[in-house]
Amino acid sequence: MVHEKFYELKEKQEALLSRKNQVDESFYNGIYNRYQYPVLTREHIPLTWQYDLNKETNPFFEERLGVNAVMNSGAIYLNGKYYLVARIEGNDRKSFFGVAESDNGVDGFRFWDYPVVLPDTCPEETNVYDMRLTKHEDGYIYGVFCSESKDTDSKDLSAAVAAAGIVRTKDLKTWERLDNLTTLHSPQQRNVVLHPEFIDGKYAFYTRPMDDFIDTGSGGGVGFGLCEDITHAVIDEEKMTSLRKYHTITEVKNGAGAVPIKTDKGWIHIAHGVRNTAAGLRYVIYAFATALDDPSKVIAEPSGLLIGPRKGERVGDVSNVVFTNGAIVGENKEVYIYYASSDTRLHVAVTDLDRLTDYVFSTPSDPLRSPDCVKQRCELIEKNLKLLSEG
Ligand code: M1P
Repeated sequence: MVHEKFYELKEKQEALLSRKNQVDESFYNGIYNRYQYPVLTREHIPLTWQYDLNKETNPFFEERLGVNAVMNSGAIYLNGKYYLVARIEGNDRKSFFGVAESDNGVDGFRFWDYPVVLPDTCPEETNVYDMRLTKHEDGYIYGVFCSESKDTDSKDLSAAVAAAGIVRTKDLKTWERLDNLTTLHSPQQRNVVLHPEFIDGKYAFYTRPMDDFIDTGSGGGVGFGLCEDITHAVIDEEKMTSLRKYHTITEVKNGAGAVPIKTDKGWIHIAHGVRNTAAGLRYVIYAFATALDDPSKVIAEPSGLLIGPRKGERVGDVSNVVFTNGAIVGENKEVYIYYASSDTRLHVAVTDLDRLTDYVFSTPSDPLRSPDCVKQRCELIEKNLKLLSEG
């Protein structure tokens, strides 16, 4: 017999799932709109994933397999629907993936009946997270994610190794696991993104060379490498694209986020940058563009952050973090940027291709020194005051 509490909770959840999301009118920057409510939270997880509904085996209707957070999500638009492959973190700290779909990209996201079941081909793999979904010109949808294992060579119990796991699918239901990416010159990898087009007839990856699990060490920023065979992907040489720079938002590390978006002027990348503070690491989202004829070559890098944690977004399991690994370009060129806040919940910021392109190519770049920043701002003020005085 089904416990009566299930029906009570289901009704509450139904109200949440069918709640309309509105633009947050209290925020304006002309670049994108924020929305009032997160698009996915732990409250969106089906009750059947968490409770034993049977009154005989669960008389107190206790949560049996709780979910702690829903966050960093890959995103894709297929057959008129918006799909997220969300990172779901159980109370046991292990992450896994679940597909949620919506008709409009800003609300009504509902998880499918079961989480994603990936082929279990890596016995050493302890945790998986942060899948990027690439609709590749070879006809497959690829999912590239972080595959984390214990570092058995270290005496430190917490030491881990991060690698890029690769799966592919045609329907988000059946997944084929390929070999993890091997980068011959980087011991660890996280935040790896597959480029949607062949480059010189090869598969192209944005990488993030790292010496260590948390510290990128000598890794200088977002890398770029080519490989012949996606089923046994090996990258020999990693060129650098968007660099870490002293006293900027990318000083400590950065990483590719959403799959690059193709525009007439270049590939637009939406990535994350990390700096250190007395309160710990601060993660923000930034954008840059690379050349159409060389997607490793940065041709525009607007100054500073595109999205920073604001209001309630600042607080969560890992506070002061916004992070993206998925964006969708809709049929009318709207751009949905899915970003998680503080490793706890998932939001959407909505813009369109013209606005985003204007932001990336018309925002001045970071002059890197306070005197030059003041000069840059004074030039803007002077132009504005002149315009205003002309009436
Ligand atoms: O906790 C913040 C983020 O930390 C990692 O990002 P990075 O590899 O750049 O440090 C990721 O584990 C990400 O999942 C997480 O949101």
